[in-house]
This record gives sequence, structure tokens and C-alpha cells, in this order.
Amino acid sequence: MKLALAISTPEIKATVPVALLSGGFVERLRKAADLGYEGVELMVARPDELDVASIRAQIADCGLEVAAVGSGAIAMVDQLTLLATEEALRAQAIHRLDALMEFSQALQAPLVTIGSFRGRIAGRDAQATRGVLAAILRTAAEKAQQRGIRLVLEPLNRYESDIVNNVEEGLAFVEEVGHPHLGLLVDTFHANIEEASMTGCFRQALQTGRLWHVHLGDSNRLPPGQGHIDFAEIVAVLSESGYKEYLSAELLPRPDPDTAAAMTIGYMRQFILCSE
Ligand code: LER
Ligand code: MN
Repeated sequence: MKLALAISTPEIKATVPVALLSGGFVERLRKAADLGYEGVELMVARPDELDVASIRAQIADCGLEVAAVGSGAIAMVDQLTLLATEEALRAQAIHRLDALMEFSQALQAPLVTIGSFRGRIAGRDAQATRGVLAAILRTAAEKAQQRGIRLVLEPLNRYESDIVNNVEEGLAFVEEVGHPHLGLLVDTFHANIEEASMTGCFRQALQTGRLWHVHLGDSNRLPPGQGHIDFAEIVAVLSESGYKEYLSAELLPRPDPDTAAAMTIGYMRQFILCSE
């Protein structure tokens, strides 16, 4: 089990609500490495504006891995989603996902996340809209396979999306898409709102072999230890089942972006070292 944290990429000038660390891009990479993180999750909005070769070199120079490439900033910064009501915007979002996968392949990133970027049903026919998303993700997973990467669908709490809110729904959706390159990402913050049992939902996801990524945030979306989620029991469940993937901090930058990053690794290290 490895620790990463979400940082935004240089083309994003706006503040991404759940990205960590302050300073320029290279400064943030250095801070992540100095704190002891093994990887970074890159929150990317416009991959075409990025110089992949230099980003790849900067990450390698800091001795870091790319844990995942997150698509959430496309929705948060550019308000573009896969389920946009206008067809032209949906096409633009699909094009953006293609570009994100190309960027991820060039970076040798293993995963692209599908969280807020999927959008909402927003009053349309639920079955039909679900079918639209399933078709988009099936095609995207096929392209991901060709690029040697994988996609992870993230259940989001009911206030942030109206399609796939919990692990059971996430697994059912992954099953419906039925592609070996689509798996699940469980975010502890969302799970705490939606799940009957935190350990139960992790066990359920782990049993399928499709849990490929985890986002960390406490019940109030502050760094682990600042809310009431029991991270010791979650790490124990992950550890028992031999989870070797990343736990990636994606949380509110409070009291400030650097302190939140330091608090997260300081708190999580005790469980990860104890359980391995
Ligand atoms: C949004 O709340 C979230 O958890 C992100 O991972 C969305 O992409
Ligand atoms: Mn998340």
C-alpha cells in the first residue's frame, strides 16, 4: 500500500477545491517527495496544454510515481462532463477524456479516474442516461486497454452526483460495462456519507478484485484524523486482502495546503507501517 496526494497540473490557474500543496508545480512535487509520499495524483483539466515530456522528467527527478490521473478538474474548472445535456458538450468531454488517456499513457500513469467528470442524470430518463454513460465508458475502457492504462469509476455522495453513489452501485455499473479495464475507486469521504459500513464496503469492493484506487479524506473532508472515520480499520481490511495500490489524499487544503498534506501522511503512516 502506497501513499499519494492530489495536486493540480500547471495549466490550472484556478484553485481546485481538493488539491493539495502550495507553490509552483516543481515546488509541489519536491514538497510531496520531502514529506515521504511515493506518488502524486495529477488533477488535469486541459491535457493538450501540457508539456508531457517535461512533466514526466520533473516527476521522475523527484523520485515520485504518478499514482493516477484525475479527471475531476475538467468538471470543477471547465464545467465539462460526460453526461452534459448538450450533445456537442458531451462530444467535447469525450474528446477531453481521449486526450487525458493519451497524456496518461505518455506519463506511464496506471489509472484515469472517473468521478465528478461523469456528470449527472439531472432529470433525464435514468435508464437511458445510464446507458449513455455505460456506452461512453465501454468505448473509453477499450481505448484505455489499447493505451495500457485502466479507468476507475468513483462512487460519489448523493449531493455531488445522482448516478453511482455507493460501492454496490459502482460494482453493478462496472459489471454492466463489462470491460476488464474498468474498475472501482473508493473515496472514504463519499463512502462515509453513503455506506452502511465502511469496512463492509471495502470488503465488498476488494472481493471483486476491481478495487484499484482509494481516495483519502476524513468525514468532514479534512485530513485523516480530523474527523470520525476509523482509518485504522480500513487499512487493516485493505492490508488483509493484500491491497498493494495507492491511497491518495484528495481533501480540503485546511488549515493550509501544505499542512494538510503533512498531517495526512503523518497520521496514515502509523497504520500503514503497523499493518504491513
Ligand atoms: C469529488 O468530490 C471527488 O471525490 C473527485 O475524486 C471527483 O473526481
Ligand atoms: Mn474522490
